[in-house]
Amino acid sequence: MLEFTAIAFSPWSEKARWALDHHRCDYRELAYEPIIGEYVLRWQMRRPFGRLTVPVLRDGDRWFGDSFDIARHAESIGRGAPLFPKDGLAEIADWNRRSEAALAAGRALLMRSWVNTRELAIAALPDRIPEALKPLFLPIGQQRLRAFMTRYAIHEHDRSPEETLTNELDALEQALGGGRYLVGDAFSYADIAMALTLQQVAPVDPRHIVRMAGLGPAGMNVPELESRHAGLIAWRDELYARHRRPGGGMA
Ligand SMILES: N[C@@H](CCC(=O)N[C@@H](CS)C(=O)NCC(=O)O)C(=O)O
Repeated sequence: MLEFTAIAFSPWSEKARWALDHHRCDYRELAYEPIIGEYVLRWQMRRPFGRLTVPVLRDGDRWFGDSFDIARHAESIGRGAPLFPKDGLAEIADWNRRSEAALAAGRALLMRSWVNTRELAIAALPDRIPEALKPLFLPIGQQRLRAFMTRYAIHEHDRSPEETLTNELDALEQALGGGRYLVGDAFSYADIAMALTLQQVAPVDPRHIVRMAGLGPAGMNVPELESRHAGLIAWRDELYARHRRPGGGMA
């Protein structure tokens, strides 16, 4: 059976999971454990060096380390309507690049706000510090949080993350022009990739994607962008309602 290593609340993981479910692939999802999980994967993949990101799919002795490649593999082995129609391939790859840029920008924006989230900084402190004393160590917690974020590569942007995200969302709004789908007149991976960029603006119903532990809904929400892109959020919600049943599968 396919093995899908993923982070439950991560939009990158959901891009791949949606494609796997759409194509009714039979897979087992393994929760990625930070640090330890990376060592295990590197060992199994025989890949000691280089950047390793999650999600990862294993199909026998073949490994796929990017959500786009996982989705394409799902299409090659699964059933159901194509997500990558031949004549739309270049356009879909282009939307996926936009999705990557928007997701990285959204992550940078959220992480910036997380450093200032007291509960997260306190949660980042070593367990041996007694609860009652933890508030005194807040700056250390914040420092640890910052180090964690650097690890999760807040990439250099040639623009500010706000600008990148707004730009990509404006492009999405324009391309949709009030319509339902991005490429041709059918549901494709372009819709999945771009719908997930809204997860970091306003998260979808938690029946579809669980929320990150320790963060309320406000932790994944950029209020200014949410009100600016209310139409896109409605589009995303309709896409979920139409093409994704809770727990997977396609309506
Ligand atoms: N292009 C990759 C990006 C996935 C990604 O950025 N995953 C994050 C977790 S949400 C990660 O594994 N980061 C580890 C790192 O950057 O070292 C994909 O679409 O699968």
